[in-house]
Amino acid sequence: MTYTVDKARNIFPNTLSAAEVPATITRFAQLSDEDQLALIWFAYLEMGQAITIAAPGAANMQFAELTMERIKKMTPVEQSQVMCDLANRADTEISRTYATWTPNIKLGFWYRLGEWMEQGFVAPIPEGYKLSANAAAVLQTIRGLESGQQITVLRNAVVDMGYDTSKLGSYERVSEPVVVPQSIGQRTQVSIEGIDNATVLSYMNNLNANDFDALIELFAPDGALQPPFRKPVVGKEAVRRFFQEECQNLKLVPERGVTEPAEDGYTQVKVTGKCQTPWFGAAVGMNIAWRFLLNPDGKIFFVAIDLLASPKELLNLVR
Ligand code: ECH
Ligand code: GLY
Ligand code: GLY
Repeated sequence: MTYTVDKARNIFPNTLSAAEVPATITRFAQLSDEDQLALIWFAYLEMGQAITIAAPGAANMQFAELTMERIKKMTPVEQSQVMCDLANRADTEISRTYATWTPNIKLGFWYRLGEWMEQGFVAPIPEGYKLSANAAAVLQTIRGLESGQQITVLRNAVVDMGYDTSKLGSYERVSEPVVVPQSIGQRTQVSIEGIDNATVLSYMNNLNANDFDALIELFAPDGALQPPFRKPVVGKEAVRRFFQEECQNLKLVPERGVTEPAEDGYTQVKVTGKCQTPWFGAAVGMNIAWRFLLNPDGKIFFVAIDLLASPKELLNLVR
C-alpha cells in the first residue's frame, strides 16, 4: 500500500506536541465574550513585560484601515459591542470582513486596537474587571506555558474570532502582498546535524528566503503540509497559498535530525529545532519538529510541523 496523507500523519509517532495548547484554546472558547477579551488583555499585558512584540508592518494594516477608522468613530458602547461580536463570532458586517483576513492582518488589527484602548480612542476593558473563576483558571494555565506556547494560544484566539468563513459562501480572501524573495547574495544556508538530504535543506533555505516559487517545487502535486494543531493543507495550490498567506518572514533554525527509509521507496526525515515569527523575532524561539515524508522522486509528499511539548523533545529523534 502506498502512503495516503492520513497514514503519513503518523510517521514518527513518538513526537510529543504541546497538547496543552489546543486544550487551553478549547477552554478559552467556552468563556463569555467579555471574559475572553479581558483575559487576552491581561495575558497580553503580562507577556508584554517579558517580551516585546513588533509593530505590524504597513502591509498588514492597509486592509484593516477602513474598519479601524469606522471603529474609532463609534461611541464607547458601540466599540465594546464590536469587540464582543468578534469574540462571539456574531454575524455582523465587521465580523464578516474580519473573517476574510489572513492571520497577520487580524493580529495587526488587534495590535492597533490595543494601542487605541491604551490611548483612550477605543473603549478599554473596564477598570477592575473581574474574571469569572473559569476565566481566571484559563489565565493561570496560560501563565504556566512556555512563551512559544503562550503566543500560539493568543494567535489562535485571534484567528478564530469573527464570523465563521464556512458560513460565508464564496468570498474574497484578503492577504497582505507577497514579499519579494531575498536576493541570492543575502541568503543564509542552514546546516542540520545528521541531515544532508537536499530537499529538506532546500525547504528550510527557501522558506527562510521567502522564495515560495522555489519552495513549492519541492512538493509532489498531491503533497500536503500540516501546520501545528491543524488539519493538513493538501495539494500544491493550497500549500502555495498557505505559504503566501501565513509564512512570510519566518525564521527557521533547524538543529538536528534523522533520515531513514520508509515503505515503497519513500524516505522519512525528522528534524528538530527552533522557529521565530516576525512578531517576536529571537525573543520567542518556538521548539519545533518537522516530520517529512519524501516520495521516491525526493519530493515532499507530506510534512508536519509540530510545536513541541518541551525543550527536551528537541533531542527526541527516535522512531
Ligand atoms: C487585546 C485585548 C482585546 C482582545 C485582543 C487583544 C490583542 C491581542 C494581540 C495579540 C497578538 C498576538 C500575536 C501572536 C503571534 C503568534 C505567532 C505564532 C507563530 C508561529 C509560527 C510557526 C510557524 C511554523 C511553520 C513552519 C514551517 O516549516 C511551515 C510553515 C509554518 C490585547 C487588544 C485580541 C495583539 C502577534 C505562534 C510555528 C516552521 C507551519 C507556518
Ligand atoms: N510585525 C510582524 C508582521 O508584520 O508580520
Ligand atoms: N503560522 C503559524 C501556524 O500555522 O500555526
